[in-house]
Amino acid sequence: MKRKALLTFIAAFTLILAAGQLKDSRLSPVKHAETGAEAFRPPRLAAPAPAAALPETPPAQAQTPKQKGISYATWWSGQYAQPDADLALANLADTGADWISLIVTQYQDNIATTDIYATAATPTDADLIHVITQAHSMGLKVMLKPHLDLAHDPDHWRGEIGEGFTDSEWQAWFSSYQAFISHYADLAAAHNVDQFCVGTELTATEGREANWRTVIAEVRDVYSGPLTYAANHGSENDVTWWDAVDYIGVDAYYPLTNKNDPTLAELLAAWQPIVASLANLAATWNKPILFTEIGYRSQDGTNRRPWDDLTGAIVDLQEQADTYQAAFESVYHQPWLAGMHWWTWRTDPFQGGPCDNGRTPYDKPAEDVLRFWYGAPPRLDRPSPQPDYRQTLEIYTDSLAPGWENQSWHAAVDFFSNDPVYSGAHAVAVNAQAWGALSLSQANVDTTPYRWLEFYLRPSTGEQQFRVFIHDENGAERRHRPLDDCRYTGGQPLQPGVWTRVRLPLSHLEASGRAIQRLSVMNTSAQPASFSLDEIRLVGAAWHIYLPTAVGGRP
Ligand SMILES: [Ca+2]
Ligand SMILES: [Ca+2]
Repeated sequence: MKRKALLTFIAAFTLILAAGQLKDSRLSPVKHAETGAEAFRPPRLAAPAPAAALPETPPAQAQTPKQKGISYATWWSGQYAQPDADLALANLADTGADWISLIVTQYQDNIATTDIYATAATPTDADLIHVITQAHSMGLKVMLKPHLDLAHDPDHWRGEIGEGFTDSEWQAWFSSYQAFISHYADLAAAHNVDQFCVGTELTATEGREANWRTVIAEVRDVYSGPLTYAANHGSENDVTWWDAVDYIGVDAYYPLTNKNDPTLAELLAAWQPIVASLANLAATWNKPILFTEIGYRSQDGTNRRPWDDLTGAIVDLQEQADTYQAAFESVYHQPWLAGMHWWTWRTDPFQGGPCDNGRTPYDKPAEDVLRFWYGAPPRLDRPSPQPDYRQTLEIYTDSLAPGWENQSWHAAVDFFSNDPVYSGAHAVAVNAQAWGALSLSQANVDTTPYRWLEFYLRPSTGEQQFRVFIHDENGAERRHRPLDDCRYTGGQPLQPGVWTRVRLPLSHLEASGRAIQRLSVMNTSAQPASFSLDEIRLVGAAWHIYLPTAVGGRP
Protein backbone atom coordinates (compact mmCIF):
# COMPACT_ATOMS: atom_id res chain seq x y z
CA MET A 1 0.00 0.00 0.00
CA LYS A 2 2.73 2.44 0.94
CA ARG A 3 4.83 1.30 -1.96
CA LYS A 4 1.90 1.76 -4.28
CA ALA A 5 1.39 5.29 -3.04
CA LEU A 6 5.03 6.06 -3.66
CA LEU A 7 5.03 4.54 -7.13
CA THR A 8 1.86 6.38 -8.05
CA PHE A 9 3.41 9.62 -6.97
CA ILE A 10 6.70 9.04 -8.74
CA ALA A 11 4.81 8.26 -11.93
CA ALA A 12 2.84 11.48 -11.68
CA PHE A 13 5.88 13.50 -10.73
CA THR A 14 7.95 12.14 -13.59
CA LEU A 15 5.12 12.93 -15.93
CA ILE A 16 5.00 16.51 -14.72
CA LEU A 17 8.75 16.87 -15.14
CA ALA A 18 8.72 15.36 -18.60
CA ALA A 19 5.85 17.54 -19.74
CA GLY A 20 7.42 20.64 -18.30
CA GLN A 21 10.63 20.07 -20.20
CA LEU A 22 9.12 19.65 -23.57
CA LYS A 23 8.45 23.21 -24.57
CA ASP A 24 11.53 24.30 -22.63
CA SER A 25 13.80 22.07 -24.54
CA ARG A 26 13.84 24.02 -27.74
CA LEU A 27 15.74 26.90 -26.16
CA SER A 28 17.70 27.27 -22.99
CA PRO A 29 15.72 28.61 -20.04
CA VAL A 30 15.14 32.32 -19.85
CA LYS A 31 15.62 34.30 -16.71
CA HIS A 32 12.52 36.29 -16.12
CA ALA A 33 13.14 39.39 -14.08
CA GLU A 34 9.91 41.33 -14.23
CA THR A 35 7.49 41.14 -11.37
CA GLY A 36 4.20 42.74 -10.49
CA ALA A 37 1.10 40.61 -10.77
CA GLU A 38 -1.90 41.93 -12.59
CA ALA A 39 -5.19 42.04 -10.85
CA PHE A 40 -7.72 39.70 -12.38
CA ARG A 41 -9.85 41.25 -15.10
CA PRO A 42 -12.53 39.38 -16.98
CA PRO A 43 -11.55 38.49 -20.52
CA ARG A 44 -12.60 40.79 -23.29
CA LEU A 45 -15.19 39.07 -25.39
CA ALA A 46 -15.32 41.34 -28.38
CA ALA A 47 -17.32 40.37 -31.41
CA PRO A 48 -15.25 38.63 -34.08
CA ALA A 49 -13.41 41.21 -36.11
CA PRO A 50 -13.84 41.34 -39.87
CA ALA A 51 -11.03 39.68 -41.76
CA ALA A 52 -8.08 41.95 -42.38
CA ALA A 53 -7.30 43.06 -45.93
CA LEU A 54 -5.63 40.30 -47.89
CA PRO A 55 -2.96 40.41 -50.57
CA GLU A 56 -4.10 40.77 -54.17
CA THR A 57 -3.21 37.15 -54.93
CA PRO A 58 -6.32 35.02 -54.54
CA PRO A 59 -5.85 33.09 -51.31
CA ALA A 60 -6.34 29.38 -51.02
CA GLN A 61 -9.80 28.68 -49.70
CA ALA A 62 -9.64 26.58 -46.59
CA GLN A 63 -12.39 24.17 -45.83
CA THR A 64 -15.39 25.45 -43.95
CA PRO A 65 -15.92 25.13 -41.10
CA LYS A 66 -12.53 25.58 -39.48
CA GLN A 67 -11.02 22.83 -37.38
CA LYS A 68 -11.76 23.90 -33.81
CA GLY A 69 -8.95 21.90 -32.29
CA ILE A 70 -7.19 21.38 -28.98
CA SER A 71 -4.01 19.36 -28.54
CA TYR A 72 -4.53 16.54 -26.07
CA ALA A 73 -1.33 15.25 -24.54
CA THR A 74 0.31 13.08 -21.99
CA TRP A 75 3.87 11.76 -21.88
CA TRP A 76 3.10 8.80 -19.67
CA SER A 77 1.99 5.32 -20.61
CA GLY A 78 -1.46 4.37 -19.31
CA GLN A 79 -2.66 7.89 -18.59
CA TYR A 80 -4.87 8.21 -21.68
CA ALA A 81 -6.87 5.15 -20.66
CA GLN A 82 -7.61 6.27 -17.09
CA PRO A 83 -11.18 7.26 -16.14
CA ASP A 84 -9.81 10.69 -15.18
CA ALA A 85 -8.63 11.17 -18.76
CA ASP A 86 -12.16 10.49 -20.01
CA LEU A 87 -13.37 13.28 -17.71
CA ALA A 88 -10.64 15.60 -19.01
CA LEU A 89 -11.64 14.76 -22.59
CA ALA A 90 -15.30 15.49 -21.78
CA ASN A 91 -14.21 18.86 -20.40
CA LEU A 92 -12.31 19.47 -23.66
CA ALA A 93 -15.40 18.66 -25.73
CA ASP A 94 -17.43 21.02 -23.56
CA THR A 95 -15.40 24.01 -24.85
CA GLY A 96 -16.97 23.71 -28.29
CA ALA A 97 -13.85 22.14 -29.78
CA ASP A 98 -14.63 19.60 -32.51
CA TRP A 99 -11.11 18.28 -33.10
CA ILE A 100 -8.33 16.95 -30.93
CA SER A 101 -4.71 16.63 -31.89
CA LEU A 102 -3.66 13.43 -30.16
CA ILE A 103 0.00 13.41 -29.11
CA VAL A 104 2.20 10.33 -28.79
CA THR A 105 5.93 10.68 -28.26
CA GLN A 106 8.84 8.40 -29.10
CA TYR A 107 12.48 9.19 -28.51
CA GLN A 108 16.04 9.05 -29.78
CA ASP A 109 19.04 9.39 -27.49
CA ASN A 110 20.40 12.71 -28.80
CA ILE A 111 20.59 14.83 -31.93
CA ALA A 112 23.46 12.75 -33.34
CA THR A 113 21.86 9.30 -33.03
CA THR A 114 19.67 7.64 -35.66
CA ASP A 115 17.63 5.09 -33.71
CA ILE A 116 14.04 6.04 -32.79
CA TYR A 117 12.28 3.99 -30.12
CA ALA A 118 9.31 3.91 -27.79
CA THR A 119 10.11 4.00 -24.09
CA ALA A 120 8.16 2.70 -21.10
CA ALA A 121 6.73 6.21 -20.91
CA THR A 122 5.37 6.27 -24.46
CA PRO A 123 1.58 5.96 -24.48
CA THR A 124 0.68 2.51 -25.75
CA ASP A 125 -1.27 1.79 -28.92
CA ALA A 126 -4.10 0.65 -26.64
CA ASP A 127 -4.00 4.05 -24.91
CA LEU A 128 -4.30 5.82 -28.27
CA ILE A 129 -7.12 3.57 -29.45
CA HIS A 130 -8.95 4.30 -26.20
CA VAL A 131 -8.73 8.06 -26.83
CA ILE A 132 -9.70 7.73 -30.50
CA THR A 133 -12.77 5.70 -29.55
CA GLN A 134 -13.73 8.05 -26.73
CA ALA A 135 -13.22 11.15 -28.86
CA HIS A 136 -15.30 9.79 -31.72
CA SER A 137 -18.07 8.86 -29.30
CA MET A 138 -18.08 12.49 -28.11
CA GLY A 139 -18.31 13.81 -31.67
CA LEU A 140 -14.67 14.90 -31.78
CA LYS A 141 -12.51 14.32 -34.84
CA VAL A 142 -8.96 13.15 -34.28
CA MET A 143 -5.65 14.18 -35.78
CA LEU A 144 -2.92 11.76 -34.71
CA LYS A 145 0.32 13.70 -34.21
CA PRO A 146 3.35 11.57 -33.32
CA HIS A 147 6.21 13.51 -31.73
CA LEU A 148 9.91 12.76 -31.55
CA ASP A 149 11.93 13.99 -28.56
CA LEU A 150 15.44 13.53 -27.20
CA ALA A 151 15.78 11.12 -24.30
CA HIS A 152 19.26 12.11 -23.10
CA ASP A 153 20.14 15.47 -24.60
CA PRO A 154 18.80 18.31 -22.45
CA ASP A 155 20.86 20.98 -24.23
CA HIS A 156 19.18 20.36 -27.59
CA TRP A 157 15.72 19.96 -29.00
CA ARG A 158 14.11 18.04 -31.82
CA GLY A 159 14.58 20.87 -34.31
CA GLU A 160 18.33 20.18 -34.23
CA ILE A 161 18.10 16.46 -35.01
CA GLY A 162 20.35 15.69 -37.97
CA GLU A 163 22.68 18.66 -37.70
CA GLY A 164 26.00 17.10 -38.66
CA PHE A 165 24.59 13.84 -40.04
CA THR A 166 26.60 12.15 -42.77
CA ASP A 167 24.79 10.73 -45.80
CA SER A 168 24.73 7.25 -44.29
CA GLU A 169 23.42 8.66 -40.99
CA TRP A 170 20.65 10.47 -42.86
CA GLN A 171 19.63 7.20 -44.51
CA ALA A 172 19.70 5.39 -41.17
CA TRP A 173 17.67 8.10 -39.45
CA PHE A 174 15.01 8.29 -42.17
CA SER A 175 14.77 4.51 -42.18
CA SER A 176 14.07 4.57 -38.43
CA TYR A 177 11.72 7.54 -38.85
CA GLN A 178 9.81 5.73 -41.59
CA ALA A 179 9.24 2.73 -39.33
CA PHE A 180 8.15 5.02 -36.46
CA ILE A 181 5.71 7.10 -38.50
CA SER A 182 4.36 4.19 -40.55
CA HIS A 183 3.45 2.36 -37.36
CA TYR A 184 1.19 5.24 -36.36
CA ALA A 185 -0.13 5.69 -39.90
CA ASP A 186 -1.20 2.03 -39.80
CA LEU A 187 -2.92 2.65 -36.46
CA ALA A 188 -4.61 5.77 -37.87
CA ALA A 189 -5.91 3.81 -40.84
CA ALA A 190 -7.15 0.91 -38.72
CA HIS A 191 -9.07 3.17 -36.30
CA ASN A 192 -10.57 5.75 -38.64
CA VAL A 193 -8.39 8.63 -37.49
CA ASP A 194 -9.56 11.74 -39.33
CA GLN A 195 -6.21 13.38 -40.10
CA PHE A 196 -2.52 12.54 -39.69
CA CYS A 197 0.55 14.66 -39.02
CA VAL A 198 3.70 13.15 -40.53
CA GLY A 199 6.18 15.14 -38.43
CA THR A 200 6.58 17.96 -35.92
CA GLU A 201 9.26 20.64 -35.73
CA LEU A 202 12.05 18.56 -37.27
CA THR A 203 13.59 21.72 -38.64
CA ALA A 204 17.08 20.45 -39.44
CA THR A 205 15.63 17.57 -41.46
CA GLU A 206 13.30 19.68 -43.59
CA GLY A 207 15.95 20.32 -46.26
CA ARG A 208 15.97 16.57 -47.06
CA GLU A 209 13.19 17.01 -49.58
CA ALA A 210 13.54 13.64 -51.31
CA ASN A 211 13.54 11.79 -47.99
CA TRP A 212 10.43 13.60 -46.82
CA ARG A 213 8.61 12.95 -50.08
CA THR A 214 9.37 9.25 -49.61
CA VAL A 215 8.12 9.31 -46.00
CA ILE A 216 4.88 10.98 -47.06
CA ALA A 217 4.34 8.66 -50.04
CA GLU A 218 4.72 5.61 -47.82
CA VAL A 219 2.26 7.09 -45.30
CA ARG A 220 -0.22 7.66 -48.13
CA ASP A 221 0.17 4.01 -49.13
CA VAL A 222 -1.48 2.96 -45.86
CA TYR A 223 -3.51 6.00 -44.76
CA SER A 224 -6.01 7.76 -47.01
CA GLY A 225 -7.03 10.74 -44.85
CA PRO A 226 -5.64 14.29 -45.02
CA LEU A 227 -1.98 14.81 -44.11
CA THR A 228 -0.04 17.70 -42.68
CA TYR A 229 3.44 18.42 -41.37
CA ALA A 230 3.94 20.76 -38.39
CA ALA A 231 6.73 23.25 -39.13
CA ASN A 232 8.08 25.27 -36.26
CA HIS A 233 7.14 28.95 -36.55
CA GLY A 234 9.67 30.69 -38.76
CA SER A 235 10.68 27.63 -40.82
CA GLU A 236 7.39 27.30 -42.70
CA ASN A 237 8.69 29.44 -45.59
CA ASP A 238 11.73 27.19 -46.10
CA VAL A 239 9.91 23.89 -46.63
CA THR A 240 10.05 22.95 -50.32
CA TRP A 241 7.61 20.04 -50.29
CA TRP A 242 4.33 21.53 -49.04
CA ASP A 243 2.67 20.22 -52.22
CA ALA A 244 3.10 16.69 -50.82
CA VAL A 245 0.72 17.28 -47.89
CA ASP A 246 -2.85 18.57 -47.71
CA TYR A 247 -2.29 21.33 -45.17
CA ILE A 248 0.67 23.57 -44.49
CA GLY A 249 1.10 22.96 -40.77
CA VAL A 250 2.58 25.64 -38.53
CA ASP A 251 3.28 25.48 -34.81
CA ALA A 252 2.49 29.16 -34.41
CA TYR A 253 4.52 30.23 -31.39
CA TYR A 254 5.38 33.57 -32.98
CA PRO A 255 6.93 36.08 -30.59
CA LEU A 256 4.51 39.02 -30.40
CA THR A 257 5.84 42.01 -28.44
CA ASN A 258 8.79 42.77 -26.18
CA LYS A 259 6.46 43.91 -23.40
CA ASN A 260 5.25 41.97 -20.42
CA ASP A 261 1.94 43.81 -20.40
CA PRO A 262 0.99 44.62 -23.98
CA THR A 263 -2.47 45.92 -24.76
CA LEU A 264 -4.75 43.88 -26.94
CA ALA A 265 -4.21 46.49 -29.68
CA GLU A 266 -0.46 45.93 -29.47
CA LEU A 267 -0.92 42.18 -29.73
CA LEU A 268 -3.17 42.61 -32.75
CA ALA A 269 -0.62 44.89 -34.38
CA ALA A 270 2.10 42.29 -33.77
CA TRP A 271 0.05 39.70 -35.66
CA GLN A 272 -0.34 41.83 -38.81
CA PRO A 273 3.01 41.03 -40.48
CA ILE A 274 2.65 37.38 -39.47
CA VAL A 275 -0.79 37.25 -41.09
CA ALA A 276 0.56 38.83 -44.25
CA SER A 277 3.42 36.33 -44.44
CA LEU A 278 1.10 33.36 -43.88
CA ALA A 279 -1.34 34.64 -46.50
CA ASN A 280 1.51 34.82 -49.00
CA LEU A 281 2.66 31.31 -48.11
CA ALA A 282 -0.84 29.91 -48.61
CA ALA A 283 -1.14 31.73 -51.92
CA THR A 284 2.28 30.53 -53.09
CA TRP A 285 1.35 26.89 -52.60
CA ASN A 286 -2.39 27.31 -53.14
CA LYS A 287 -2.86 25.38 -49.95
CA PRO A 288 -4.57 26.21 -46.65
CA ILE A 289 -2.63 26.60 -43.43
CA LEU A 290 -3.43 24.68 -40.28
CA PHE A 291 -2.11 25.88 -36.93
CA THR A 292 -1.03 22.42 -35.83
CA GLU A 293 -0.09 24.04 -32.51
CA ILE A 294 -0.59 27.45 -30.96
CA GLY A 295 -0.52 28.20 -27.26
CA TYR A 296 0.38 30.53 -24.44
CA ARG A 297 1.00 30.05 -20.77
CA SER A 298 -1.00 31.93 -18.15
CA GLN A 299 2.27 33.55 -17.22
CA ASP A 300 3.56 37.11 -17.29
CA GLY A 301 5.43 37.72 -20.55
CA THR A 302 4.03 34.68 -22.36
CA ASN A 303 3.47 36.78 -25.50
CA ARG A 304 7.18 37.53 -25.83
CA ARG A 305 8.39 33.96 -26.28
CA PRO A 306 5.30 31.79 -26.50
CA TRP A 307 7.35 28.61 -27.01
CA ASP A 308 9.32 29.21 -23.84
CA ASP A 309 8.47 28.36 -20.29
CA LEU A 310 9.94 31.57 -18.81
CA THR A 311 10.78 29.69 -15.66
CA GLY A 312 10.00 31.48 -12.45
CA ALA A 313 7.58 33.94 -13.97
CA ILE A 314 4.37 34.85 -12.23
CA VAL A 315 0.84 33.79 -13.04
CA ASP A 316 -0.86 36.15 -15.50
CA LEU A 317 -4.33 34.94 -16.44
CA GLN A 318 -5.16 38.10 -18.35
CA GLU A 319 -2.14 37.93 -20.66
CA GLN A 320 -3.07 34.38 -21.62
CA ALA A 321 -6.65 35.45 -22.31
CA ASP A 322 -5.44 38.45 -24.33
CA THR A 323 -3.05 36.36 -26.44
CA TYR A 324 -5.87 33.91 -27.17
CA GLN A 325 -8.13 36.78 -28.16
CA ALA A 326 -5.47 38.39 -30.35
CA ALA A 327 -4.75 35.13 -32.17
CA PHE A 328 -8.43 34.47 -32.82
CA GLU A 329 -9.15 38.03 -33.97
CA SER A 330 -6.11 38.02 -36.24
CA VAL A 331 -6.40 34.69 -38.01
CA TYR A 332 -9.67 32.91 -37.33
CA HIS A 333 -11.58 34.44 -40.21
CA GLN A 334 -8.72 34.43 -42.67
CA PRO A 335 -9.77 32.38 -45.69
CA TRP A 336 -6.43 30.58 -45.77
CA LEU A 337 -6.77 29.24 -42.23
CA ALA A 338 -8.00 25.64 -41.98
CA GLY A 339 -8.18 25.71 -38.20
CA MET A 340 -6.13 25.68 -35.05
CA HIS A 341 -5.13 23.16 -32.41
CA TRP A 342 -4.47 24.88 -29.09
CA TRP A 343 -1.58 23.63 -27.01
CA THR A 344 -2.48 21.99 -24.70
CA TRP A 345 -5.02 20.01 -22.73
CA ARG A 346 -3.90 17.43 -20.22
CA THR A 347 -5.40 14.19 -18.92
CA ASP A 348 -5.98 15.67 -15.44
CA PRO A 349 -9.67 16.66 -15.14
CA PHE A 350 -8.72 19.25 -12.51
CA GLN A 351 -5.87 20.84 -14.46
CA GLY A 352 -5.32 24.57 -14.68
CA GLY A 353 -7.20 26.92 -12.42
CA PRO A 354 -6.48 30.48 -11.30
CA CYS A 355 -3.07 29.82 -9.72
CA ASP A 356 -1.63 27.68 -12.51
CA ASN A 357 0.89 29.24 -14.89
CA GLY A 358 0.86 26.41 -17.42
CA ARG A 359 -0.45 26.22 -20.95
CA THR A 360 -3.85 24.70 -20.36
CA PRO A 361 -6.70 27.21 -20.63
CA TYR A 362 -8.90 25.05 -18.40
CA ASP A 363 -10.68 26.90 -15.60
CA LYS A 364 -8.99 30.18 -16.58
CA PRO A 365 -10.22 33.32 -18.39
CA ALA A 366 -8.57 32.02 -21.59
CA GLU A 367 -11.07 29.17 -21.54
CA ASP A 368 -13.90 31.68 -21.92
CA VAL A 369 -12.14 33.26 -24.91
CA LEU A 370 -11.72 29.81 -26.45
CA ARG A 371 -15.35 28.92 -25.77
CA PHE A 372 -16.54 32.18 -27.33
CA TRP A 373 -14.69 31.57 -30.61
CA TYR A 374 -15.50 27.87 -30.63
CA GLY A 375 -19.19 28.66 -30.17
CA ALA A 376 -19.77 27.33 -26.66
CA PRO A 377 -21.38 29.26 -23.80
CA PRO A 378 -19.09 30.70 -21.12
CA ARG A 379 -18.05 28.59 -18.19
CA LEU A 380 -20.94 28.04 -15.84
CA ASP A 381 -21.05 30.87 -13.33
CA ARG A 382 -23.30 29.12 -10.88
CA PRO A 383 -23.36 29.95 -7.19
CA SER A 384 -21.04 27.81 -5.12
CA PRO A 385 -22.48 25.87 -2.23
CA GLN A 386 -21.36 27.12 1.13
CA PRO A 387 -20.05 24.93 3.94
CA ASP A 388 -22.57 24.12 6.64
CA TYR A 389 -20.74 23.77 9.93
CA ARG A 390 -23.84 22.37 11.58
CA GLN A 391 -23.11 19.26 9.55
CA THR A 392 -19.60 18.07 10.23
CA LEU A 393 -17.75 14.91 11.12
CA GLU A 394 -14.91 15.92 13.41
CA ILE A 395 -11.80 13.80 12.93
CA TYR A 396 -9.37 15.87 14.99
CA THR A 397 -9.88 18.98 17.09
CA ASP A 398 -7.61 18.63 20.12
CA SER A 399 -7.30 14.86 19.93
CA LEU A 400 -8.27 12.13 17.48
CA ALA A 401 -12.01 11.48 17.51
CA PRO A 402 -13.15 8.05 18.79
CA GLY A 403 -12.64 5.25 16.29
CA TRP A 404 -9.82 6.94 14.37
CA GLU A 405 -6.36 5.37 14.44
CA ASN A 406 -2.95 6.59 13.48
CA GLN A 407 -1.69 4.61 10.45
CA SER A 408 1.01 7.07 9.41
CA TRP A 409 4.08 5.86 7.58
CA HIS A 410 7.65 7.16 7.54
CA ALA A 411 6.47 9.86 9.90
CA ALA A 412 6.66 10.72 13.60
CA VAL A 413 3.31 12.10 14.72
CA ASP A 414 2.44 13.94 17.95
CA PHE A 415 -1.33 14.34 18.43
CA PHE A 416 -0.89 16.51 21.51
CA SER A 417 1.52 19.15 20.29
CA ASN A 418 0.87 22.48 21.97
CA ASP A 419 3.06 24.67 19.78
CA PRO A 420 1.97 25.68 17.28
CA VAL A 421 -1.78 25.18 17.46
CA TYR A 422 -4.43 26.64 15.21
CA SER A 423 -7.12 26.47 17.90
CA GLY A 424 -7.71 24.94 21.31
CA ALA A 425 -4.96 23.23 23.26
CA HIS A 426 -3.44 20.87 20.71
CA ALA A 427 -2.58 20.29 17.08
CA VAL A 428 -1.02 17.39 15.18
CA ALA A 429 2.72 17.81 14.67
CA VAL A 430 4.19 15.66 11.90
CA ASN A 431 7.82 14.93 11.06
CA ALA A 432 7.59 13.06 7.78
CA GLN A 433 10.35 11.57 5.68
CA ALA A 434 10.21 12.02 1.92
CA TRP A 435 7.02 10.27 0.76
CA GLY A 436 6.01 9.82 4.40
CA ALA A 437 2.46 10.64 5.37
CA LEU A 438 0.08 11.41 8.15
CA SER A 439 -2.53 8.73 7.66
CA LEU A 440 -5.68 8.30 9.73
CA SER A 441 -7.97 5.29 9.50
CA GLN A 442 -11.41 4.39 10.72
CA ALA A 443 -13.75 1.53 9.88
CA ASN A 444 -15.86 2.57 6.90
CA VAL A 445 -16.94 6.20 7.23
CA ASP A 446 -19.97 7.18 5.15
CA THR A 447 -19.19 10.46 3.40
CA THR A 448 -22.67 10.89 1.91
CA PRO A 449 -23.67 13.81 4.18
CA TYR A 450 -20.47 15.73 3.42
CA ARG A 451 -19.02 17.69 0.53
CA TRP A 452 -15.51 18.63 1.65
CA LEU A 453 -12.52 17.41 3.58
CA GLU A 454 -11.27 20.41 5.53
CA PHE A 455 -8.24 20.97 7.71
CA TYR A 456 -5.78 23.68 8.70
CA LEU A 457 -2.19 23.11 7.58
CA ARG A 458 0.98 24.89 8.63
CA PRO A 459 4.15 23.97 6.71
CA SER A 460 7.43 24.90 8.40
CA THR A 461 9.32 25.70 5.18
CA GLY A 462 8.38 27.03 1.78
CA GLU A 463 9.67 24.04 -0.17
CA GLN A 464 7.13 21.62 1.21
CA GLN A 465 4.66 19.91 -1.11
CA PHE A 466 1.74 17.74 -0.16
CA ARG A 467 -0.75 15.39 -1.67
CA VAL A 468 -4.01 14.28 -0.14
CA PHE A 469 -5.79 11.03 -0.93
CA ILE A 470 -8.16 8.49 0.58
CA HIS A 471 -8.58 4.76 0.65
CA ASP A 472 -12.02 3.61 -0.36
CA GLU A 473 -14.36 1.02 1.15
CA ASN A 474 -12.25 -1.75 -0.41
CA GLY A 475 -9.02 -0.36 0.92
CA ALA A 476 -8.01 0.88 -2.54
CA GLU A 477 -6.07 4.09 -2.84
CA ARG A 478 -7.90 6.70 -4.93
CA ARG A 479 -6.99 9.86 -6.80
CA HIS A 480 -4.23 12.07 -5.38
CA ARG A 481 -4.71 15.81 -5.29
CA PRO A 482 -1.82 18.26 -4.76
CA LEU A 483 -2.12 21.13 -2.29
CA ASP A 484 -0.20 23.56 -4.51
CA ASP A 485 -3.55 24.16 -6.23
CA CYS A 486 -4.94 27.38 -4.77
CA ARG A 487 -8.47 26.27 -5.56
CA TYR A 488 -8.07 24.19 -2.38
CA THR A 489 -6.47 26.89 -0.24
CA GLY A 490 -8.81 29.86 -0.62
CA GLY A 491 -6.81 31.49 -3.40
CA GLN A 492 -3.60 31.60 -1.38
CA PRO A 493 -0.54 29.40 -1.77
CA LEU A 494 0.68 27.54 1.30
CA GLN A 495 3.22 29.63 3.20
CA PRO A 496 5.79 28.56 5.79
CA GLY A 497 4.75 29.30 9.35
CA VAL A 498 1.20 30.23 8.31
CA TRP A 499 -1.95 28.29 9.07
CA THR A 500 -3.94 27.88 5.85
CA ARG A 501 -7.38 26.39 5.54
CA VAL A 502 -7.45 23.51 3.07
CA ARG A 503 -10.91 22.64 1.75
CA LEU A 504 -10.90 19.79 -0.76
CA PRO A 505 -14.08 18.70 -2.50
CA LEU A 506 -14.56 15.03 -1.66
CA SER A 507 -15.41 14.50 -5.34
CA HIS A 508 -11.86 15.49 -6.30
CA LEU A 509 -10.62 12.71 -4.04
CA GLU A 510 -13.12 10.20 -5.48
CA ALA A 511 -14.43 10.18 -1.91
CA SER A 512 -17.96 11.53 -2.21
CA GLY A 513 -21.02 9.43 -1.52
CA ARG A 514 -19.17 6.34 -0.41
CA ALA A 515 -17.47 4.74 2.55
CA ILE A 516 -13.82 5.59 3.11
CA GLN A 517 -11.35 3.76 5.33
CA ARG A 518 -8.47 6.15 5.52
CA LEU A 519 -7.25 9.61 4.61
CA SER A 520 -3.64 10.60 4.12
CA VAL A 521 -1.61 13.79 3.77
CA MET A 522 1.70 12.84 2.14
CA ASN A 523 4.94 14.80 2.03
CA THR A 524 5.92 14.78 -1.63
CA SER A 525 8.75 17.30 -1.48
CA ALA A 526 11.49 14.61 -1.61
CA GLN A 527 12.92 16.04 1.63
CA PRO A 528 11.90 15.43 5.24
CA ALA A 529 9.18 17.85 6.24
CA SER A 530 7.82 19.15 9.52
CA PHE A 531 4.28 20.41 9.41
CA SER A 532 1.23 20.77 11.63
CA LEU A 533 -2.46 20.11 11.12
CA ASP A 534 -5.48 21.08 13.18
CA GLU A 535 -9.27 20.89 12.94
CA ILE A 536 -9.52 17.96 10.54
CA ARG A 537 -13.15 17.34 9.57
CA LEU A 538 -15.63 16.49 6.89
CA VAL A 539 -18.05 19.34 6.15
CA GLY A 540 -21.50 19.32 4.56
CA ALA A 541 -22.90 21.84 2.09
CA ALA A 542 -25.60 24.36 2.92
CA TRP A 543 -27.29 24.09 -0.49
CA HIS A 544 -27.92 20.50 -1.30
CA ILE A 545 -29.59 21.53 -4.53
CA TYR A 546 -26.11 21.82 -6.06
CA LEU A 547 -25.20 18.23 -5.31
CA PRO A 548 -23.86 16.32 -7.04
CA THR A 549 -21.69 18.02 -9.63
CA ALA A 550 -22.22 16.76 -13.14
CA VAL A 551 -19.54 15.06 -15.18
CA GLY A 552 -17.52 17.80 -16.80
CA GLY A 553 -18.88 20.38 -14.35
CA ARG A 554 -16.76 22.80 -12.46
CA PRO A 555 -15.37 22.15 -8.99
CA1 LIG B 1 1.58 40.43 -18.44
CA1 LIG C 1 -6.74 22.13 18.08
